Amino acid sequence: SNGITRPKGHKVSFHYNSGVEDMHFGKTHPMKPWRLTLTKHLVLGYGLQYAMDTYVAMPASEEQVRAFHDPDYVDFLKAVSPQTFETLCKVPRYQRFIPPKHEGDTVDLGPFNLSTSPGADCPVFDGMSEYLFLYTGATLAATNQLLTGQSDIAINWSGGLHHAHKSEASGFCYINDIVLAIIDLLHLYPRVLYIDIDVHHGDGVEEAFQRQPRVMTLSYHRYGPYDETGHKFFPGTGDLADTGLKGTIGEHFALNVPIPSGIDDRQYKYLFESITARAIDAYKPKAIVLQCGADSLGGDRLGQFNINIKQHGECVSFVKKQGLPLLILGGGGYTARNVARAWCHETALATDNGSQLPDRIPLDLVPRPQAFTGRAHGDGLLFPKFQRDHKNDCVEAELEYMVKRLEW
Ligand code: TV7
Ligand code: CA
Ligand code: ZN
Repeated sequence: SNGITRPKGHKVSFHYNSGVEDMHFGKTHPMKPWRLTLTKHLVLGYGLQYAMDTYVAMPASEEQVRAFHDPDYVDFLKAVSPQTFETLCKVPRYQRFIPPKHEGDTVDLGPFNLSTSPGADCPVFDGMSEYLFLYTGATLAATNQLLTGQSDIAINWSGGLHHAHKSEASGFCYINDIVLAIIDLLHLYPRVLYIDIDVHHGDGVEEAFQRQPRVMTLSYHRYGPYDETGHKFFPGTGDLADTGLKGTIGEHFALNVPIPSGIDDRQYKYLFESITARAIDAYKPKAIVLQCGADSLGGDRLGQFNINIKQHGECVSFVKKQGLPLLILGGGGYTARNVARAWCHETALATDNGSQLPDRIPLDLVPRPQAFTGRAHGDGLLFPKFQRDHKNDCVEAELEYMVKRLEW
């Protein structure tokens, strides 16, 4: 045996549908759904499926998505494709959703911030509708697994799309599966804590619950000027002073931790553990949703942090240790190899197999020189006592092979 065992004392489920994998946002678009193929192959390559229940997710229904999103937006998402986009844009009831054109806009935006222009954050691409309802379906299945007590931890790496608004796509996110999951959790749990370690601010989730004391949102993110041009790092919200909608009962139930570029493991650990512990202690949530965006890792194509996989995983372990029903979701992550390594490592941590991966998953990343402020952690070996064996060479070799095949 490879040493992978089921965790004692808690049950983990993994929700996924491979239908999300072969989607393309566009040639140069940073969001690569094939990072999920890599993740799946690492998870299966290590035998982590033996430590949890794995489920093939069904697509979400339109009705389920309407629990948060505008019915017109849901209809549009269900019907849209590169072939139908132009015709749909002319439908009168969608016209009121076309954003006003700003001076210097480089892409033409259609209704709901969607576009067929090559440079758009939220392009309309082939198979998009299927993709959206599949990642959402996986999150809702995972949520249901917690609600029915069949799992203590439920995982969907294809979810975690925190920027989507009620009737607008934003920042690569179209359906806010997180908001839908939390709405479902509120049927059973009086208080839900949402934690977001994606490098970007979890604005869509915060906004959805800004008037709501039954959900506390806590986002750690890069905040401040992006570069010398003075442009802000996307989405430009999430100031320390933003703590929920003033004058409503939701005030003080949003927390934001704005962070400058280059934060290292030690600094991040200090912030994450002290603030998260304090929030849990004060709020006493009955369930936690953790968005594990992997773009907070050093070397990410869009991110500007210097967190190693080891520390990213320690955030997951820290939250798991609270012993509350836990929904684990993906999110951003634009250096595909590292995304797969991190999420596989975190699947192992969730199933108490963190010390059973006999291979060397490189937990230390080469930092971006311009953002590098601290020392990388250790020598890259989490478990140096284990030798790299043949089986696991195959796993990493397969990873490299797939990267070559999928990258262009
Ligand atoms: C959760 N950054 C999502 C993070 C969403 C970030 C942005 C891009 C980008 C888009 C592209 C592209 C890109 C190299 C990077 C203000 C703009 C500037 C479009 C070019 N290359 C998550 C969203 C962010 C699209 N958007 O949190 C097509 O970078 O900064 C912006 C907005 C206007 C639109 N332009 C970028 O991780 C999943 N976009 C290449 C092709
Ligand atoms: Ca965040
Ligand atoms: Zn992100």
